[in-house]
Amino acid sequence: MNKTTAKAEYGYDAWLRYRSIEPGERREEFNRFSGIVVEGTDEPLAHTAARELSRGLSGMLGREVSVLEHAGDAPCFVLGRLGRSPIIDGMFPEGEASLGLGREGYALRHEPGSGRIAIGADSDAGLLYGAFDVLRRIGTGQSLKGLNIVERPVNGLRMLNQWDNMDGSIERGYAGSSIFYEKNRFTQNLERLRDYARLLASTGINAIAINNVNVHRIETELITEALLPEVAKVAEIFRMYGIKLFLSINYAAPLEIGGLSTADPLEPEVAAWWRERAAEIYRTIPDFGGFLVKADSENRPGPFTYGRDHADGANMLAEALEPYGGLVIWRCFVYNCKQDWRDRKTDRARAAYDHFVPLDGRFKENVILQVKNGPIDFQVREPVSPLLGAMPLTNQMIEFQVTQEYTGQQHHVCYLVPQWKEVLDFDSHLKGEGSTVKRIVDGTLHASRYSGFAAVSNIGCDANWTGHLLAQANLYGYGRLAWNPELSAEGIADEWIRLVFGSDERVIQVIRGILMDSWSIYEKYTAPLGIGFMVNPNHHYGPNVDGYEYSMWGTYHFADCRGIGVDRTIATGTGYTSQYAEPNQSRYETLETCPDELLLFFHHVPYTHVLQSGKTVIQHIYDTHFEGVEQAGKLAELWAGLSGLIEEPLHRQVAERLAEQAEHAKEWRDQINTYFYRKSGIPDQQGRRMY
Ligand code: GCV
Repeated sequence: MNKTTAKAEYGYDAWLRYRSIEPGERREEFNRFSGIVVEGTDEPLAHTAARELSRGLSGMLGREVSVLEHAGDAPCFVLGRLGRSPIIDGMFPEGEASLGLGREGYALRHEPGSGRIAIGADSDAGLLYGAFDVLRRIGTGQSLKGLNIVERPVNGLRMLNQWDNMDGSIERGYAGSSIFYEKNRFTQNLERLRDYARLLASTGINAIAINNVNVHRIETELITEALLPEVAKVAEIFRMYGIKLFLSINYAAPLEIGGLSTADPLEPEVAAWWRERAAEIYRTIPDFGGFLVKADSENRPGPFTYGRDHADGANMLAEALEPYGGLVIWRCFVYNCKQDWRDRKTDRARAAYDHFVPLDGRFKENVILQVKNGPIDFQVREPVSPLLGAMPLTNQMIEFQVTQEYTGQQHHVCYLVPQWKEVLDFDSHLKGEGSTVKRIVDGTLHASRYSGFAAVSNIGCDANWTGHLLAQANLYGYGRLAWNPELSAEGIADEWIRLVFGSDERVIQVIRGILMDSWSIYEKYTAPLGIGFMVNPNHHYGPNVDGYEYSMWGTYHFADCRGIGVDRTIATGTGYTSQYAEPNQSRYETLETCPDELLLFFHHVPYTHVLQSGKTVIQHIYDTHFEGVEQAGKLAELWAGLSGLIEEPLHRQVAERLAEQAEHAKEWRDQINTYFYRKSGIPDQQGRRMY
C-alpha cells in the first residue's frame, strides 16, 4: 500500500477523497472535458481554484485533467472573473450588476453549444468556492447538464477557532495533538496545514484564529517580532485558500511582555503599545484578520481589573486595528466562576446578558461580540442564548462548539448539525415573529456591519483529523451551514457520506440514520431534560452527577430527595426567563408550557411532576436512559452490517468507537438511574435493574 492509499484509508482525505466515478453515464459526461482554463485573473487564489479543480477531476476521472492555456473546441471548465474576459462575459452576459455575486459569490453555468461549464465570479474567492461546488456536485453523483445557479454565502464571517497551545496540546481537543505547534514551536509540517486549509475552504470557511483563547505565556508573544514571521507563514498558507488569519490575544500582554505597569485600556501608554503591535503585525501580515479576545472570563485578565468595562476594553483594541481594517472579536463568555454553591440567587445563565446588554451602542464598528449558542456552555441541550440579538446596535456572531467537549468527546458519535439548526431556527421574537437566530447572525435583523459564525474546531493530528471518523461530518457540516443555514441536516449528512464513502444506497441510508439519530441518543443517556453537566470535573468526560454540584462554577442541578432542576423563573427563581422576549418568556416561565426537553433548565420540580409527554420526571429519566443505551448498542449493530461495503480500515475504526460508546453509555445509564433511584426512592415502573 503506498502512502497516499494508506492516508485515504484512515480518512485523511476526508471529504476531498475524489473517489473514482463508476463507468457509466456520469463518467461519460465528464470524460469529454479536455481541461480547465482560467480567464480574466492571474491572482493566486484563482490558480488555487484551478489546481483544486484539476486535482479533483483527475482523481475522479482517473486521468490528468490539466489547466490549459486556452479553451479549445472540446468542452472544458472555464473559471473567470466577470467583466474581464470575453469567454466569461459571453457566458454571463447579464454581468455582475444583475448577478450580484459580491465578494465571495459565484455563478455556475453549462453552455450546451460548446459544452463548457463556466465558473464566474466577481472575486477570486468566488472562483475557489465555485470550483469546490463543482467538485462537490460531481462527487455526489450529480450531472452538470443544464446547470445554471448563483450562490452567495449567507454569512459574512465563517470562522473556526483553534484552541491549540504552542506546547502541542489542544484545550478540549479529542483528536490528537495540535497540527499547528509542537514543543513550543510552529510545526514544520506545512503540508498538513495546507491540507487543513483545503478542507476548510471546500466547505466555505473564510477565517481562522490559530491559538487558544486561553492565551498562555508563550502564545502571548505571537504578536511580537519573535514569532510574527512564523505566524506570517501560516497566514500565507491559509490565504491561498481564502482564509483570513486571526490571533487570540492576552489582554495583559502590555504588562506581561510589554514592560508596562498596567494594561488599563484607558491609559494612553497601553493604547500606544497596542497601536505599535498592530502596526508591526500589519507590516508582516497585511491582510491580518484581527484579534479574538477572552477577557475577564474564567480567570483570564481583562478591563475589569482597572474598573473599566468590556466596551472600554474592546474599543481600545479596535482603535489600534482600525487603520488596517482589522476586527476585534470579543467573547461574551463572561460569568462569575468563583460562585458559592450555597448562593441560589446568582445564576450563571444570566451573566452574559447582564454584562453586555447595558453596553449596547458603545462598541466601535469593528468590534464583534462572539456569543455562545447557549447561556451556559455547549451542553447537549440548552436554550438559545437570550443575548443573541438583544443588542441591536452591536455586531454579534454566534459561537458553536464543533469539538465535542460535552457531547462525547469524539468517542461517542454525536452529529451536531441538527442541534445547530434548532438554534438557528429559534425565533427570538425580538423584532416580532420571524426574528430567528439565523437572521441575527447573518446580520439582516439589525442591519449589522459584521456578523457570522464562529466555532471551536474538532481536529488534531490523528490520521483521520477528528479521532472519530464520523465526527468529520460535524466539521464539514459546520462549514456548509455557515455558508447557508437553510441547508438541511440530512442533506449535509448525505453529501458528506457520498463524498467519503461513495454512492452505495445502503451505506448512505445506514450512516445517515446513525448520524441523524446520534444527538438524541446521546441526550437520552446523559444529563436529562436540559439540566446539563453531570460530568466528571476538569476533563468533562463520563458521568458524575454531583461532579460540579458543590463547586464554584455555577452549574448546579439542585437534586434532593423530592425533586430536581433550577428555578430560573421571574416569579420564584433567578429571573433568567425575563431575558427572553414574549412569547418565549411566558413559554419558559410557565411550567405547563415549558418544553419538556428544557424543563429542568427552567424549573425545579418534584420527581413526580408529569411532563407534557405524560410521564413523570423520574420515569422519563429511567426510560430514556434504558432506551439510550439500547439505541447506542443498535448503532454498533447497524455499523457492523456495513462490513464489506466500505473499506476495512475505515469500517474498523468506527466499529471500535461505536463499541466503546455502547459500553460507556451503560456507565452513564447506571450512574444516573441509580443516583436518582437512591435520591427519590421511587422504583422504576418496569422494575429494571438499579444498583
Ligand atoms: C477555552 C469551557 C471550557 C474551557 C474553555 C471555555 C471557553 O469552560 O471547558 O476549556 O476555555 O469554555 O469557552 O472559554
